[in-house]
Amino acid sequence: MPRLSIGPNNTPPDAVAASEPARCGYVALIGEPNSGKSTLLNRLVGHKLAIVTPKAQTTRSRLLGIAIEGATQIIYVDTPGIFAPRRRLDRAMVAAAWSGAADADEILLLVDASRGIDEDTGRILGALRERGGRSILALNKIDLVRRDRLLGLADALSRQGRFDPIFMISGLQGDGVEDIKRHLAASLPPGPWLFPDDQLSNTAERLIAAEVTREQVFLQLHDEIPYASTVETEQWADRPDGSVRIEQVIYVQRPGQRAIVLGEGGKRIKSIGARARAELEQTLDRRVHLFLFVKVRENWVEDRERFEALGLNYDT
Ligand SMILES: Nc1nc2c(ncn2[C@@H]2O[C@H](COP(=O)(O)OP(=O)(O)OP(=O)(O)O)[C@@H](O)[C@H]2O)c(=O)[nH]1
Ligand SMILES: [Mg+2]
Repeated sequence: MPRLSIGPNNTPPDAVAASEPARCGYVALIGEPNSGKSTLLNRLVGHKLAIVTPKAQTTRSRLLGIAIEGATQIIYVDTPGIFAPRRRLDRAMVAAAWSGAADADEILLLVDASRGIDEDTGRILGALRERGGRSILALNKIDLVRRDRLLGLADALSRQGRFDPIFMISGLQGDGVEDIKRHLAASLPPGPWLFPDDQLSNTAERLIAAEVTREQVFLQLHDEIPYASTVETEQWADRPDGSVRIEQVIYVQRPGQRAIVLGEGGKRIKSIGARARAELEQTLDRRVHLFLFVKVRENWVEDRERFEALGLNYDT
């Protein structure tokens, strides 16, 4: 896969530059938890960068996905779902989402068309009205909804905010996604590209690697465990044969949770490690030796260090 990190080559290719002015801008994908932001980011960029699970509150911090469309560099920002926060971690996640929106040239609000305007989306609509200005709306998951219901929902949403344009898409199946790209390519502000043309993200590989394991924790464990856990990369050693040795810690809050993550005879942790390793080899495009440890840390949700590892602001 193309590199994730920053390099020197940040001008459009000459052929493109000659015919059209370069454009560049940030587009924040916001919406309630589970509305499909990370799925859409991956599709817009054409690579799996963000983790995706059927569970709400999967994404915990912002993630850039950088794409080129003609002479335009589009910097998509995946954000955590916006909901009514309770814990410090929730507050930091929601704050990260809103600050992603505040810093962006365009806000793209995703609404899960199969859920309609529920409490969380209602609150986001209120906050956008207060903020003022226009945003882009994408009614997502249209594969799950009848067309007449979609039109009704689009109408109800446009009465509750200033949306222009409105897209109807399926991030999962791809419908409507090209229309979003085309619109952004033509409408982001003129200006030089901010990243090299082969760069996909600016997120550290250590964090992306931890996310891959966290995705498996979310997919393979249920009830409170995903929300009571976090994953950190502690060691990263490049080996002379081109492979990488990665050590990660899965933090949980109670000994009982540790026992569940390990599973009978270590079966669960083995399965988490096997899936995560396979995904990591794809993402990093090299052989990976992955070592997972499970630590009990009752109050990790109040540890500044844990927040910083996730790229979150502790003081929110
Ligand atoms: N049917 C259908 N499912 C979708 C679509 N887009 C996303 N999903 C599913 O919705 C679930 C949540 O997707 P995510 O992309 O993780 O949603 P998110 O908005 O990033 O969620 P958080 O990170 O928790 O805020 C996953 O099971 C996806 O497969 C879609 O267009 N159609
Ligand atoms: Mg997400």
